[in-house]
Amino acid sequence: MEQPLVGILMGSTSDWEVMQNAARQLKEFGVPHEARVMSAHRTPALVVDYVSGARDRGMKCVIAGAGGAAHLAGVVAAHTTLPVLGVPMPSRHLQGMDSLLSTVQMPQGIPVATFAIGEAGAGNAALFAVSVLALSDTALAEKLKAFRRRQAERVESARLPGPT
Ligand code: RP5
Repeated sequence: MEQPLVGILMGSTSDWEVMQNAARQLKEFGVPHEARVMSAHRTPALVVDYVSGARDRGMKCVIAGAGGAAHLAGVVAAHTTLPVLGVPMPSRHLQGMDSLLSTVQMPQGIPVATFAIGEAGAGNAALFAVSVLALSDTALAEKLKAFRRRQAERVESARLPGPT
């Protein structure tokens, strides 16, 4: 098993449906990663234990997704100087606005780069992690360029059906 460069953390197994988009995207780029469930509220000691050793284990950044009173990304950021990418989960009662605000509104000094609520956020957090890694990996930078090119080509070649 290759040493994971990115840790994908989530507060509950119920977050996996969304967070797997991050894992899928990293896999597509061949970035070694690992996905783990741990909660800022339910397993705080596990979070501290995992994150405080992350840099020494060779990790380059951590993606953290949580919902509701979503403290996971903030707590992760409190225990590491690695870049922390927060993904707000959609939630039942407030449609993810609670997750978004509790992830994005960090006090100055402990940053969390916060992404969109849900699947797009998880996918973009992974793409952002790829850009961070690509700063010192030219092969990965080329893959990222090719990904953007393919994406643009799909839009350019799109044809709309006639009006109904
Ligand atoms: C948060 O509470 C998790 O990140 C999840 O989004 C939310 C609900 O968790 P479950 O009750 O489904 O385990 O900690």
